[in-house]
Amino acid sequence: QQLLKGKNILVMGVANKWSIAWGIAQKLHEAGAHLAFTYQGEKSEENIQRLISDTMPEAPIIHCDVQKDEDIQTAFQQIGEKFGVLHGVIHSIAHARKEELEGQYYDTSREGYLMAQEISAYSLVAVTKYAKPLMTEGGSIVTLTYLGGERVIKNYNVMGVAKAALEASVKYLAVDLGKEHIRVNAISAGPIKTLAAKGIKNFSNMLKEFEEKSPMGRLISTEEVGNTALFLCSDMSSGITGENLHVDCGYHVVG
Ligand code: 0WD
Repeated sequence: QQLLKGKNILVMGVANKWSIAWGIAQKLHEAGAHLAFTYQGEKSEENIQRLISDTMPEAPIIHCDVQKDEDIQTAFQQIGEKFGVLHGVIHSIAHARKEELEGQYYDTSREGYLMAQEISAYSLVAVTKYAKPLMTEGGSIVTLTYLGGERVIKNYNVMGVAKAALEASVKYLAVDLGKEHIRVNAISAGPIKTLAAKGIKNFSNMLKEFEEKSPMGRLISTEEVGNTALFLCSDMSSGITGENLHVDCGYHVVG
């Protein structure tokens, strides 16, 4: 059953084949969605080109640095020209300085704090603002978060605080857009080895601890996160908004 047949969805944040956004894109594509991608760096653009060449060579790939309002505005203008109506956005973007993902949280610099907030939390707000006029038939906005936004997780520091802001934004946006039939939800994924994760000090220890403690006794896969995003983009989740759905083999109830 093609749950997303006829739906146009924008996927933001594919950096390479390990990206959570790529795991999500594959599931959305299998479910019949038309996809478009945004990227930040040239390397990511090349990677996306290569990744989509077999299965969806026609998918638009658009540059968008979420630190720039003009980029976001132009990207959505292009999406509007290509798609007309937009039904979904996957926001899978975060960034903090590597040196601030270790040590004491109080050592966070003003600049590093603001940068993490801007890229990892404010970007969802800005993206939603420009996506809304295109989402005239209602739809679904999905962002990616992590348990470090709810409680203290060693070394996650400034990114944990950015995720807390992101999760609060999900709730405020859900209220703003509920009457327009646009739902806004977060997926709180367990740790997955990706480019972004490499920036966190002792990430491999985090994976080990997760595997040992999680009720299901294993790590999660990008496919599992992809399936959840598919559910949240489809009408199967029509009554769900403002939610933070944990896809973490149950770790959040014990860890
Ligand atoms: O364990 C993990 N990997 C988890 C990740 C567990 C739970 C949540 N997440 C979240 C991340 O915090 C992030 O929000 O999932 C999201 C996707 O992360 P990912 O798939 O783990 O990482 P990656 O493949 O590196 O994608 C993140 C990308 C960036 O990669 P780089 O390495 O360049 O930071 O976010 C994009 C970029 O492609 N990005 C930007 N995109 C547009 N404008 C910007 C920007 N200014 N900055 C970063």
